[in-house]
Amino acid sequence: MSRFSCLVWLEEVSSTQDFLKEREDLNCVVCAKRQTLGRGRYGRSWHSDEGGLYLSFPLQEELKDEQTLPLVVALSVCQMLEDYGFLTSIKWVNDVYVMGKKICGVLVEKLKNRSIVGIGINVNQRNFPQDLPATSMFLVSGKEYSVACVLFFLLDKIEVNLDLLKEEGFRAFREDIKKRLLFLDQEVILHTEPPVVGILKDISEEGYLMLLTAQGEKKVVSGDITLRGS
Ligand code: BT5
Repeated sequence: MSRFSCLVWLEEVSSTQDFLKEREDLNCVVCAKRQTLGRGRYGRSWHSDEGGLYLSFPLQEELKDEQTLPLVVALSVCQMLEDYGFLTSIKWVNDVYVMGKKICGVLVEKLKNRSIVGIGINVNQRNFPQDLPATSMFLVSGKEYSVACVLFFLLDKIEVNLDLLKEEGFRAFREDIKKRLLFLDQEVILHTEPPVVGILKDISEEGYLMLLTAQGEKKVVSGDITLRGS
């Protein structure tokens, strides 16, 4: 049976993540037309005006290389967008970029016995706050899309990829992700305290980032990277 056999579609919600967190027994995909308190990682906010796709779903099953879930979900978004004709990149560890701007973010939150996977995709939005380097499917192509179709095509990709992750682990995705990796072979800054500068060389078998720094190879487990000098 499909993992995604039940769908809750809301007009407005604070955050689809919270909606699921507060309903432990709800095993459904939750979507909203807009969110009033959409969020990203580290308490950052996710701009959630009408026109975008905002969804969350719970996952309770055992997966191999579970830490790579954000990357595998980001890859699923890329594959869905590519079927529509977009050229995509993955910015490690959870962002999808099109034409140099962010079009999607993935958030995986771990609760006691389940993970909640949240995805925000900019579909038909025509503008964003000035300081946000974001884009949407509409802004790139000049066309409007059915948000429901985007959702169903995306769930299809995720379904297939989760089966593969469960059976084979991250090695089944490593090359496909590396192919789309933003900043490969370029000098990046990892925004830790203190920041680390290095050349982005690879993605490891566990989905970690491999940086070549002045001190040698460094495996990065989490954090944000930007291009040096950008
Ligand atoms: C993410 O966090 O990119 C994860 C975003 C997950 C959003 C989904 S929507 C459904 C579900 N319910 C929620 O409440 N959340 C999930 P992070 O890597 O921390 O990036 C956040 C940063 O992305 C912000 O600080 C902004 O710079 C930028 N940003 C915010 N809104 C954006 C948007 N709509 N499009 C592109 N960039 C955005």
